[in-house]
Amino acid sequence: MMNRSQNSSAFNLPPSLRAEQHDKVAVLRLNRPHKRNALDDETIIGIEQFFTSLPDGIGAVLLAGEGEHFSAGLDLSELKERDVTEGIAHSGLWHRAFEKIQFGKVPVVAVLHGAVVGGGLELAAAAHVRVAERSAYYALPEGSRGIYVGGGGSVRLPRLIGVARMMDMMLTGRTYLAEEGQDIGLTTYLVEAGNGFAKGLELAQRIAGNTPLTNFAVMHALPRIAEMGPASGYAIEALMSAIAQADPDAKERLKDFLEKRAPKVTRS
Ligand code: 1HE
Repeated sequence: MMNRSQNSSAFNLPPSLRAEQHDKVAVLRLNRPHKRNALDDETIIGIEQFFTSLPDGIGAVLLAGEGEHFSAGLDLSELKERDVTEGIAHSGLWHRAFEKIQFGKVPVVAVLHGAVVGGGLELAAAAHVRVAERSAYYALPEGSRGIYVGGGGSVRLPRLIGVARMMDMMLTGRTYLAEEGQDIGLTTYLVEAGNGFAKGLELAQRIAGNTPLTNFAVMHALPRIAEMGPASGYAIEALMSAIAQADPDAKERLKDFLEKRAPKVTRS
C-alpha cells in the first residue's frame, strides 16, 4: 500500500484537519484531539474545501478522528454570542459542507471511535459507510444543552434510524453503543479497538475500484430514487442502469467475468 506524504497544504486546510493519500483513497482526519475534535467554523469550512477540491483520480474518501474520540460535535464555545440570523447562517454553513460529503464526487467511509455525538453524529451520518470501533458511542446531547441539531441531523438521521429513535435520543439523552448501532442502522461495520482505520481503508479501496459511474449511481441516484414514488423510481432506475452498463469500463468487466478472469462472489 502506498502512503504518500501529507498533502494537507494542497487542500489549504486549517490545523484542525489533516489530509493524506493512500493510492486512490484520500484520508481526512479531524485533528483537534485536545478539544475532542469539536467542530468550529474553521473546521467546517475546511471540510467543505476538502470535499470540493478532491483531485481527479481519487475514488473514495476515508474520514477519521485523531485522539480518543471521533468528534464531540459543535464547538460550544463559539455558540454563546450568536444571534438568530447568525445561527441560521451557521446552520447553512454546516448544511453546505455536509452536502458536499453526501452528494460529492466520491463515496465516503467514516471510521468512528469514542464519542460520536451531536454534530459529530451529523457528520458521520453524511458518510456512506460507517465503520465503528467497539469504543464508539452515539448521542444527541443538543436536548440537554438547550439547542437543536443544525448540521442536517433532522434530515439524515430519521432516514437512518427513524423519527421515533431520534426523538428519544434528543429528548432523553439516550446513548447507543457501537454494537447497538448495528441494529438501528448507525454502525455499518463493527470492529475491535484499533482496527477501524485498516478496515475503513480496505473498504474505501474496494469502493475506489468500482467504476465511477456505478459509484455515481449509488451516491446520487439511489437515495433520490428512494424518495420518489415507485413509478418515477422505476423510470430513473431503468435510465441509470442503461447508462451504467453502456460504459466501456462496465463492458470490459462483464467480458472479464464471462471469460473467467474476474473473481467470483464468495461467502466472505
Ligand atoms: C469542547 C467540546 C465541545 C469537549 N465544544 N469544547 N457536544 C456536546 O455536548 C459534547 C460535549 N463534550 C463532552 O461531553 C465531552 O467533552 C466528551 C465526552 C466528548 C469527551 O470527554 P473527555 O473527558 O474526554 O474530555 P473533556 O475533558 O470533557 O474535554 C476536553 C476539552 O475539550 C475541554 O477543554 P479544556 O480547554 O478544558 O481542556 C472541553 O471543554 C473541550 N470540549 N467537547 C467545545 N463540544 C450544527 S449543530 C450541532 C449541535 C451539537 O453538536 S450539540 C452537541 C455538543
